[in-house]
Amino acid sequence: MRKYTAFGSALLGAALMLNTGMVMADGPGKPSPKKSIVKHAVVEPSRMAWWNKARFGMFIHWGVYSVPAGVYDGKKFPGLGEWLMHDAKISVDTYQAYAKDFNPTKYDPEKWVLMAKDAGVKYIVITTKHHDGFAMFDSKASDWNIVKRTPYGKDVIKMLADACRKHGMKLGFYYSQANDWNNAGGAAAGGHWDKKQDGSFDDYLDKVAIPQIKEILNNYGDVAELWWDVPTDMTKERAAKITPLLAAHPEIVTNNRLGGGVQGDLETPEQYIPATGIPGRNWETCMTVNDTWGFKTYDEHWKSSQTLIRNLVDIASKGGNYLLNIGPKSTGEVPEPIIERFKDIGAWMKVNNEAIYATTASPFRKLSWGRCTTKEMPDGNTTLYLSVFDWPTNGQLLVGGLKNTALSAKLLANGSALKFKKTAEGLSINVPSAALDANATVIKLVIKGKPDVENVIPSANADGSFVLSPADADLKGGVQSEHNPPNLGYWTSPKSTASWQIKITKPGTYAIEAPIAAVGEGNSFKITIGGQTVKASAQATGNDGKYAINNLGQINIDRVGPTTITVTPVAENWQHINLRAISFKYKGSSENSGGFSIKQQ
Ligand code: FHN
Repeated sequence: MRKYTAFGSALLGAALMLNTGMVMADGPGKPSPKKSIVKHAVVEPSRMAWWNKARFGMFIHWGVYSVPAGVYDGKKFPGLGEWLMHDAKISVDTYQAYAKDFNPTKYDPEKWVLMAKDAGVKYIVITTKHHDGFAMFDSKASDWNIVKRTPYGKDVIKMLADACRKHGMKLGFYYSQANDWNNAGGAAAGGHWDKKQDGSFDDYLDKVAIPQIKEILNNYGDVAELWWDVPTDMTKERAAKITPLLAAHPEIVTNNRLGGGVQGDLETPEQYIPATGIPGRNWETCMTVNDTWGFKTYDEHWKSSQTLIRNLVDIASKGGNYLLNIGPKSTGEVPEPIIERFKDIGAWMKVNNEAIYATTASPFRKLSWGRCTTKEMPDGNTTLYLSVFDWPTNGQLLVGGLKNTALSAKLLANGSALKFKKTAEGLSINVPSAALDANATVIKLVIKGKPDVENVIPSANADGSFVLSPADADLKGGVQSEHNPPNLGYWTSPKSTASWQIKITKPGTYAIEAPIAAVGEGNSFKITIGGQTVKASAQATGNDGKYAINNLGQINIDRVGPTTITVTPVAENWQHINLRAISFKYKGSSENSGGFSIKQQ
């Protein structure tokens, strides 16, 4: 229902980049009359205290799969490095032979820990056993483990635990509790492909998984976080065999992937940043630096340091943690592009970590120029950390909708005081002509009392044009805001609607365009603006992931100010569409006057 392709218009592309949660800055936003505070009230067990201050963790996916590193039988497999055995349907014997070449003589766990620490990371989570079932520790429950099967012969988890302890780094364990492609009886998505995998799942749980969970819980010192993954066939009864083991370790933070209805402490959005966080739940976005978790020799699709830094800020501004993955090589080395990026993150964090650690979510729904994190002060006042991604060109940073009295404002990097004044639209801060840091320049703003913020809905750009993006939509009836790429998907019900509030800034004529993927013909919908309606049909593209730019006509808008724009399917023949965005491009002054009018093309 969703899926992917780059879409055509550069204008729309750029505008979407600015408007979506995934890749940075919020859409253009100026005050308009709607009270909007993102709520993140969570009833916290005490084990969450450190976790909620940490904000930044490092994930490590490391195992035998780093030997083939995405290549089997001379063929590069397009999927995830750690899924090679599954994707290439490699037999158990053939896969297990890779262990003989797993000899990480360059493994230096202190180096890993210090790389993380220098980047500002507060905790590490490592794969103790991924879906290939290979235990990276000395396990008595299965000899498919690093000590028994590799020339290296050492317990790398113990070595990492020692290094973490030495450098004051918290350590958590990823454990694939159900999927196991080498220990007989373990689950496999889509079923087994080698007879050696067959067996009783319950026997596997009782004889391999549960004993191994006991080993990782008891043999390596304090465990900060237990990261279950992929709960295939994990019924309530099966999960109930595991939860008592945790009762003896109430200090361990657990995620939501054990299965059997166990919620755990954390939601785990994977490879995306939820547009408005996950109110009422702690959450941790896990994300790769390139496109794979486990090392692949040929994945060079690295995210930029700027994207990673801004993701960290974005996540903190929504009240979550960032668990950023590294996939080390079979030699034990971390790929150079990862080392470079962690250094860049560290350089930014050294100056600005105050805007990340122990902060809570932004009180603003949207800020056109960046993100905000907050800290309540003991004196009842509040510090707002304004991380500016798009530096203002007019020397004024408008904190739209902020009603509090400001007490002080300064650049976090050098402590320079900044002047500010209250305006009808919010607080306006005088800023230097250029940003101090192209990744994000932080302004530390202290306000009196708790944040009192009015509105913050997207507004048209200075030239009048605007883009309605998925992340800004108010949705009803099942349609969902999706990521990778951003789109409104699962729009199967004709009763589902999407609405946007937008502040029109310029009267005139607007051309409407929308990139839409529609499998079949006959998907018609109405766009309602200011009481008037334009009817349009989505061009069939034959594929959920194939988008075509639809020209939906022109409208004349002669009334500036806030308005609501709603898209409603026409029930007849409605199948479903995926909608990337709707762009309203300002064409010039209107021929009409006095209100909205729409011209169909
Ligand atoms: O299948 C795994 C995948 O290999 C990787 O470990 C990620 C990390 O969140 N989790 C699973 C998919 O959800």
